[in-house]
Amino acid sequence: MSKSSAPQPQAAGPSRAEQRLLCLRELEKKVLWLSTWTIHNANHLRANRDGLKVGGHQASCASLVTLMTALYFDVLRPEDRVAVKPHASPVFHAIQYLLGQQSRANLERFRSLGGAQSYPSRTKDVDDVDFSTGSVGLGVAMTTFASLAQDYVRLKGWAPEDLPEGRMVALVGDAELDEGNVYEALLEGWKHDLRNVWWVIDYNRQSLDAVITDRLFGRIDRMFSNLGWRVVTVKYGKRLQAVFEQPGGASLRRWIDDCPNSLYSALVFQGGAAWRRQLEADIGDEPGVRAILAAHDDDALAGLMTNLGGHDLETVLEAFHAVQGEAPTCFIAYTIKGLGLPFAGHKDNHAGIMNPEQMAEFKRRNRIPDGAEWDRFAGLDLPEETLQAFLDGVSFATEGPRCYEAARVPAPADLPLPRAATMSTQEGFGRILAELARDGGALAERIVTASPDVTVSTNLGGWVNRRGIFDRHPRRDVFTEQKVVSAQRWAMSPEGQHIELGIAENNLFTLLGALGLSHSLFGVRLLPVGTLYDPFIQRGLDALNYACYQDARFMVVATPSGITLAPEGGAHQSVGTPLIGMAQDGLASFEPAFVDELAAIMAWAFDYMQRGGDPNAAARSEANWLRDTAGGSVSLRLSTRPLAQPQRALSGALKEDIIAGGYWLKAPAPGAGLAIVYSGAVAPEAIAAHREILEDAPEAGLLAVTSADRLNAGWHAAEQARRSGKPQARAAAERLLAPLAPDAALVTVIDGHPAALSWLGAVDGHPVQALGVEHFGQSGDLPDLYRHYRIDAEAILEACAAACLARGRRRGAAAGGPTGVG
Ligand SMILES: Cc1ncc(C[n+]2csc(CCOP(=O)(O)OP(=O)(O)O)c2C)c(N)n1
Ligand SMILES: [Mg+2]
Repeated sequence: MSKSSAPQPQAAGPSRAEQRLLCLRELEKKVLWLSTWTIHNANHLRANRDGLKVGGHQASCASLVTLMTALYFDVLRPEDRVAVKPHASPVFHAIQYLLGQQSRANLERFRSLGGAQSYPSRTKDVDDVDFSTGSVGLGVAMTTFASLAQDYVRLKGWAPEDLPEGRMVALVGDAELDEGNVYEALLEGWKHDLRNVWWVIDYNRQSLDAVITDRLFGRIDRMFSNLGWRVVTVKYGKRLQAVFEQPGGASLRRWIDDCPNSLYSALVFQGGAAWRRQLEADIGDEPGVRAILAAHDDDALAGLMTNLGGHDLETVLEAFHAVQGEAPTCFIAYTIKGLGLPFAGHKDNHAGIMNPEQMAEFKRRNRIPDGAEWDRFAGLDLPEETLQAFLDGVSFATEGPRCYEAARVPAPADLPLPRAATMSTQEGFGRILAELARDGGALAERIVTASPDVTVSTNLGGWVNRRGIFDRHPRRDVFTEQKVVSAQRWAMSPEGQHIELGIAENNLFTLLGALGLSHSLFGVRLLPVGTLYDPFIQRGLDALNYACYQDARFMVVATPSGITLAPEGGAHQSVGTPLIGMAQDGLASFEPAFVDELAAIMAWAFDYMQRGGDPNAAARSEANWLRDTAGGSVSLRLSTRPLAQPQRALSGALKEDIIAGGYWLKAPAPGAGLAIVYSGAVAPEAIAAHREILEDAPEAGLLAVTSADRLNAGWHAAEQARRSGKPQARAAAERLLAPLAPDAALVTVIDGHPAALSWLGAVDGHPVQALGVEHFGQSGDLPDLYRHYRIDAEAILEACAAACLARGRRRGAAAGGPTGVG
C-alpha cells in the first residue's frame, strides 16, 4: 500500500464521555428553563380565579438544577430511591417530562387540581415519585429508614431476584438540617449500621428568611464524620480550580474561604462590577490577583465567582462517580440559590418569582421561540435526535415507573384470642402477638414490630422473645449467656423481627412509613406494627402524618392512654389523641374496651393494611372516606386497666359492627329516651351507671363505641352518598341510633376529649351530655382521677339525670306546660 493511499488521520471527535457531558449540559439548561417556566406559567399565564398567589420556588429550583441533572440523567440507577427537596418539585417534574414520564398538561397545571404537585407526592403525582416531601427534614430521614427497610427484606432473602440493592438518596436543602428529626435519624442510623444512603446537601447557605450563619458548617461536616459518614465536599467548579493554580489563585481561594455567607450572597446578586470592587479592595495588592481580575470582564468575573462545585457538571459528576462502596455518604455541594436567574443570591429570593419582563429576557437568553416554551429541545445546541437518543438511554428510566406490587399475605379470619377473666387491652394485644409468634405461619412471618424504647412496657416482650431482634449482625444476648434471670431474651440477628429504636417517636413513625411502603419500594409485603405511649403520638405527629400521606401501611398501637394510666401522672396522660385518630387521613383508629373486640379489629386490620395496591387508589377513592376498598393504616388506643372480660363468642355480625365502629352492649327498647355511649377503658363505669339507671329508665341502652373514627367517617360517607344521588345510603351510626326516640338523650363518656363522641348527637338530632377529659395533669388512682375529671359512674348518673330533666322540660315546653323542674 503506497503511503499516499493510507487512510488520513481523522480529526478526533468528542469522546463518549465528552459527548455525554455535552448532552448533560444541554439538558441542564433545559431543566432550568422548564422548571422556571412551569412556575411562571402557573403564576402569570393561567387564569387566576381566587386572587391567591399560586407560588413556587424558582430560586430553590435553580439551586439544584445541576445536581439533579447529573443524578437523574447519569448517576442514578433504577433501584435507587430519591427524596427530592420539596421546593425543587418543578425540577423533578421537568426531568420526568424530559424522560417521557410526565405530561405537558400536568406541567401546565402545576399546583392546580390534578396537575403536577407543588411538592413531590407519591400518591398525587403520576411521575414515579419515590418519597413524598413537603415538611422539611422528613424526606431526609425517610431515606435512612428506607435503607433499613431494604436491609430487612434483603437479609431475609425476600427481595425479588431481579431487583438489585439501591441507594436511598436525599436531596437536602441546607436549612433542612435545622430540623431535629434529621439528627434523630442520624443517630438511629448509626446504631443500625446504616448503608446505601446518600445525602446531597444543596449548600446554598440560604433558608427561607435568611442567609445561614457562617459558623455552622464546620460543625455539621464533623458531625457527619463522627457518625461514620463519608463526607465529600464539592466546593469549587473547574473554572475556579483552574484559576486557583495561577499566580494569585491561592489568594483568591483564601478570600473565598474566608468570605462571610451574607457578603458572598450579596455580591452574587450585585454581579461582576461589585465582585471586582470587593476583590480589588480586599486582595488587590496580593501578587497575581490584579492579573486574574484583568483577564475577566465583569460577566466573566461573575461567572467565575459563581462557579461553585454544585453548579459545575463535571465536578459534580466526578464527585458522585468517585464514591464507591456502601458507606453512608454526605455530599456538601456548594450552590447559589437562584443561580442563572435575576434574583440569584438575594436573601429575599425564597418565594421570589420572576416578573414578565425578567421572564422575557430569560426566554431570549435561552433562545426559546414564542410557542416553543414547552418544547423539549428548543433553544439547545445539539440536534434533537442526539438528545433524544441520550434520553432514551438514561439508565434510571429504562425500566419505566418503579412502583412494585407485592402479593398479599393471607390474613386469617380469626386471631388467637387470649382468655382470662380480667385483662387489659394492652395485655391482650401482647398476648395475641405472642401467640402469633408461637404459632408461626405466613402472617407472623411478615409482621415486623418496632418500638422507641417502650417494647417491654407496651407488652411486646412476648413477641420479641419468640421472634428476636433484627440486626444486620448476629449479636448474642449476654444476659442470657451469663444466666442472669430475665423475662426478656434479646438475641439479635438478621432473622429477628423486631426493630428496637431509641426514644424518638419521629423515628418510629418514619420507620413505619418506610416499612409500610416496602411492598411498593422493594416488592416485599411487610406488616409493620409499632408501639408507643399514646401521649407521645404528638411528639411524632408530623412523621405519622407524613407516613399516612405517602399511603404507607402499618399498625400503630398507642398504649397506655388517657388519665386511666393514673399514678403514672400528668405528663403521660393523653387527652386529644382520640381526635387525632379521627382527623388523621389514611388512619382508621379504634379504641376497644375488651380483648375479643381487639382481636377482631386486629384480624381485620392485617387485611385492611394490604388492600388497594395501586398507589393512586387512595386518591381515587376519596369519594368513599371510609377507604374500605383502598385500605389504609390502623391505630389502636389501648389501656393498661384490667377489665372483667365478657364471656361471649362474637358472631360475624357483631364483628362487623365492631369494625364499623360500635354496637349495643345492651340494646335499648324501641323508642327509648336515654342511651349511655362509651368508648374504651371507661366501660366499667358506663356499665355500672347503666345498670343503675335501669331502675328509673328500663328502656335505656348502652352503646359501645369501638371506633369513633370509623363511625364518624361512615356517617360523613353516607351523607355524601345521599347528596350525590344514593338516597338509600345508611351509616352504621344512623342504624345504631335508629331505635331511640327522636328526642332521646345521649350521655357520652370517654377517657379523652369529649368531642370524640359528642358529635353523635348531630346524627339524628339527639341532645347530648358529653363527658370526657379536657384538663389533665394530676397523678392519682382511678377512683380519685375519674371523680376529679368527672368520668366515673356517679358523673355518668348525674349526666343521665340532667339529660332526663332537660328532656322533660323540652317535652313540657312542646306541650305548652310549665318548663320548671319539679
Ligand atoms: C416543617 C416545615 N417547616 C417550615 C416549612 C416552610 N419552608 C419551606 S422551605 C423552607 C426553607 C428551606 O430552606 P432550604 O432547605 O435551605 O432550601 P432552599 O430554599 O434554600 O433551597 C421553609 C422554612 C416547611 N416546608 N416545612
Ligand atoms: Mg438553602
